Amino acid sequence: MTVLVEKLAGYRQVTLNRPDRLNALNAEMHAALMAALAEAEADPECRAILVTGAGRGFCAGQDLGDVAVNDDGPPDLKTVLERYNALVRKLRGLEMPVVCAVNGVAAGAGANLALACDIVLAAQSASFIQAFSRIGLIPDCGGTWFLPRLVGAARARALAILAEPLPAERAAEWGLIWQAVDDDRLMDTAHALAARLAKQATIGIALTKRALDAAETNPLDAQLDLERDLQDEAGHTPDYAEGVRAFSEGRAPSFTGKR
Ligand code: LHQ
Repeated sequence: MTVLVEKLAGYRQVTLNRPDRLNALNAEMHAALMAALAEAEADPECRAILVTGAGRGFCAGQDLGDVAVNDDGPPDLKTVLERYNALVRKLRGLEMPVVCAVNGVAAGAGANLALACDIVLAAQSASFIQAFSRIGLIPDCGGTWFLPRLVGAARARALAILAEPLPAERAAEWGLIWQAVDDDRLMDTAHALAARLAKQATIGIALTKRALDAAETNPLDAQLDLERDLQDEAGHTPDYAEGVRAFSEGRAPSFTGKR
């Protein structure tokens, strides 16, 4: 099994599972990951996803054994890229929050797969490498979009061109990720976060994600209109009513995540 799925209380853990290849992505793993995300999305009890990697790495990006140049000439990278594009679109289109626990090196598309998630934690010993330039490629899997937005133009350029490892602590300082965590605390921290998200107001989170994504291209005027509309939608959820009721009664809210 190239991807392992564990159903937990309110969320699912999805583990990339080719540890001997540092969880490099091949066609089989792409399909398994897409299926795992689609199944989580279709499960009404699933309100968050936790993505991580098995073994000492998170993901070394594309399995280079699958795209080797051979006697038939260069491989068809467009077909491979379509798989990455579908994966990033799937991840970013998920309504539920996605936590990524980067347990070790995240290189190439593996780094950008992590950046496509909503909240990224990384073990102190982990690092992020935009490895593409080392083999004559450009950052894909959304890298050229995520990097400048997360760390600014100057750092994005140097990361992409130099392909030097960015340690987890600095990645957090730069705003590339949410938090660097002690190695032995990573999975406990990630599980606590996913479990907490699974009890939050899921529809409100989905609408928040939609608003933040739209803000990447909207002028303020359009964004204000969008906030008005999405807030109206959030305000019609049972979770909003419960949130206000719980506040006025001085108790913790009990959110269902349902419309
Ligand atoms: C791997 C890989 C790997 C296969 C480690 N593939 N075996 C590209 C092409 C086309 C279209 C689509 O888009 C893309 C997107 C991309 O992702 S391009 C970037 C691809 N990734 C890389 O270039 C990273 C390659 N890996 C590395 O540079 C190193 O392995 C890193 C820095 C990640 C980790 O280094 P180490 O900790 O020293 O581990 P290692 O190199 O010894 O790797 C362990 C094993 O994993 C090793 O196999 P072996 O049989 O010798 O134990 C590697 O060959 C294998 N492996 N990455 N991407």
